[in-house]
Order: sequence, then structure tokens, then C-alpha cells
Amino acid sequence: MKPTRLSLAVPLAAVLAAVLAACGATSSDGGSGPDASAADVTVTAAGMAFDPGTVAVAAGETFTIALVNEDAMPHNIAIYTDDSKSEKLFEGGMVTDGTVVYDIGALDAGEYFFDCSLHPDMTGTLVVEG
Ligand SMILES: [Cu+2]
Repeated sequence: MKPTRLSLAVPLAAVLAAVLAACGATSSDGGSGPDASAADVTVTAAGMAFDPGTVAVAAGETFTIALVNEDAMPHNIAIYTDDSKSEKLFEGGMVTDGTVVYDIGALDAGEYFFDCSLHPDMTGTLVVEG
């Protein structure tokens, strides 16, 4: 008998929750932890801005973005097809004064727009290179 999707999904969700909880627990120094260095790209949120403002990844492959938030207010990364924000592709959970690593699905080559859901003036460009 084949394993069902459900039996696989539950342990994965539990592991993810544990990882996210661990991130929160180690955020007191406000710096980047081991999670950030393991990610494909790292974006720092500091002074209400993303640094770097442009990040590049490879097309057709899942990737991870580490968000290192050095501000004392919550930030996240939300990815859209373009700056009209008519089509949201991803919205990460908020992190405050700490690091979170987002698992992003594979994207086609092109330029995408991202911002912070709480602070729309914080914007960036995601370049997916084919
Ligand atoms: Cu924000």
C-alpha cells in the first residue's frame, strides 16, 4: 500500500513548526543565525529597507530566502508577479528582530516584485535567471 499524502504532510508540518519555533527562540541577538547562511539568498531588513534591494536565483528550481530582520518591528517578504501586486505568488510569515527562512516554489525566468506586507514602501526585485 502506498503512503498517502496526508501521512507525509503531517510530520513535515510538525518539523517546519519546530524549525520556526527554534528561529524565534534564537532571535534575541537580532543577528543572522545558521539558518540564514544555509539559504540560497539572504535579505536583510534594516531601517525600514531591504538590503540588497535586488536578489537573483535560478529559474525552475525551488529556493530559499533568509530574511534577517534587524528592526524591532515585524517584517516579511511577499512576492508578486510585478509591482501592480495583482498576483501574489508567495507571502512569508512575519519576523521581528530575528531570522526566518522561507521556502519558495520554483519560478519561471523573469523579474518579480517583492515587498513587506506591513510596510509597502519596503520593496525589492527578485530576478529569476533562466
Ligand atoms: Cu515591514
